[in-house]
Amino acid sequence: MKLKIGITCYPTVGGSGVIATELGKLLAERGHEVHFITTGVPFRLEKVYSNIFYHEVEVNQYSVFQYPPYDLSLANKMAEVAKREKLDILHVHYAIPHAICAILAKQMVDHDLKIVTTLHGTDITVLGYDQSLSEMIRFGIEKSDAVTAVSNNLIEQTERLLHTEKKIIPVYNFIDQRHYYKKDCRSLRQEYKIGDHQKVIIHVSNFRQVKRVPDVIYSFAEISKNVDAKLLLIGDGPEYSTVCRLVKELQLENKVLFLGNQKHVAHFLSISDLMMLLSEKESFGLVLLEAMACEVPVIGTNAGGIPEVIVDEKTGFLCDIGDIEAISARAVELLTDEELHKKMAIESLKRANEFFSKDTIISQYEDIYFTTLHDN
Ligand code: GMT
Repeated sequence: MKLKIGITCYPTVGGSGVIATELGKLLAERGHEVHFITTGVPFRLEKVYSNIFYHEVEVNQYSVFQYPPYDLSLANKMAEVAKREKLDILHVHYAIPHAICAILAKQMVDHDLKIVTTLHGTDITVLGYDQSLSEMIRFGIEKSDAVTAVSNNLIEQTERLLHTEKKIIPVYNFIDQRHYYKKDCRSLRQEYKIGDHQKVIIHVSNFRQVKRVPDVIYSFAEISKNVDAKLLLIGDGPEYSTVCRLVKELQLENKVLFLGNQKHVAHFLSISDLMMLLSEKESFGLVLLEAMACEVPVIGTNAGGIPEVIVDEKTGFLCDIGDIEAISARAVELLTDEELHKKMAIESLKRANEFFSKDTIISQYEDIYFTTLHDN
């Protein structure tokens, strides 16, 4: 049976937007009809698919409103599209505000529209602590027809923080191996003036405080005392200028490359020897998985869902948050022991394919849709 599925996410560069868009594309490849209901065309939606439709949510600023009513415009658009297209499912990414908008839209349509909500992290681990929002997040979860979360740790945190009773199903993030694999990008090394003998460390994030990018810089400063290496920083965000200042202060300017937001991250991963993600909160860490699929071992912190992605001492290393000494020691070990590096690169790829492949995860989402439609 083919379904009509509406998808709402933030259509920007974040991991939740990437997962929602890739999911829509893969569902369309399986013959379902997919309707993106978002404020902009999802940035990963490059190709034309005859069964993918995009419905723009326009948020108008009228003088009667003190603030632009995104949530109301979205709910209205969801209801309009669901009615006209006879959607079976609205799959929303983020409990707040998207699940709330979907619940409102559901009440505006005449047929039995089902709501599937995926929790990605920030809605729980940051907003869940905010008493002015927590009741609303709980409501969004309880009133969804099905709820998924991207790691077991996120489920535990949601239940602990919000005292939810709803069964939350773990569905890990996934990787499309057709795009994420180790490519031959040797010329990129030359373009960025990276010597043949130099090791490359990469960090990808939105430079928010939770990512602890300064820890990446402090660790790199230690690593580069022992290993001739370059650090690639991909992404942009609030901590960017603090990080630039730190790099200058530590006199690492000619070893650290600030690359800003990049579309073709797999190319940069393909020239990297190590990825570091040293966050204090991270429900999954999609970039770790992207690195593993490109045969890049990873060092991550013992935070959130990261230990569900990295197998310590097998696909990389897990270290305590802020433990610069351990992080840099592990990195040096990995970068100077060729055999260990090779073993971890192979294990990383194997794990990405075995546990996080697109086919397995898309089937899990499909099962959830069908079960939800048949429960009543
Ligand atoms: O990492 C971010 O700040 C972006 C955020 C998002 O909304 O895209 O990422 C969250 O969702 C990703 C996809 O499920 C996860 O891989 C990230 O770990 C998660 N971020 C946090 O939990 C901080």
